[in-house]
Amino acid sequence: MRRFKVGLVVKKCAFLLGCLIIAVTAYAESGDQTAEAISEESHFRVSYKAQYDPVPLNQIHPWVLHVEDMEGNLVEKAVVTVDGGMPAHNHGLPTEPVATELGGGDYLIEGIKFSMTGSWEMWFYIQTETITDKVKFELEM
Ligand SMILES: [Cu+2]
Repeated sequence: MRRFKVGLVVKKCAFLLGCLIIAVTAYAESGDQTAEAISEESHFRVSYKAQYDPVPLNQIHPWVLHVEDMEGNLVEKAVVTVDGGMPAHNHGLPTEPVATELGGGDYLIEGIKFSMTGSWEMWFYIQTETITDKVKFELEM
């Protein structure tokens, strides 16, 4: 009787562990679109995480920008401004995304929207007390 119960518990645990592994794997696979780049004058290593993968068309959504210097130190209290557009179409972004510092080198970028298919550029201008640099990300919608 006791052995039966232990066996049942083991089976239940194995089942739950299996479910957990499936859930974690699914979460990782459905994760956010990310990319990393070095700023134009090589001051910063910058990455972004968009809320969705792939980045959606015609839907306002946020990104989280992560900024480190080339030694891996978090860049905090920077002023981040956003620009971008479609060079081939000679137009800018359809919205005016705004950055808010989250801490830990992270900056929330709200109001990003890509309003048509094609090649887009996103520019982030990063200004600290001593350094101003910019970084470009290219996206194909
Ligand atoms: Cu366009």
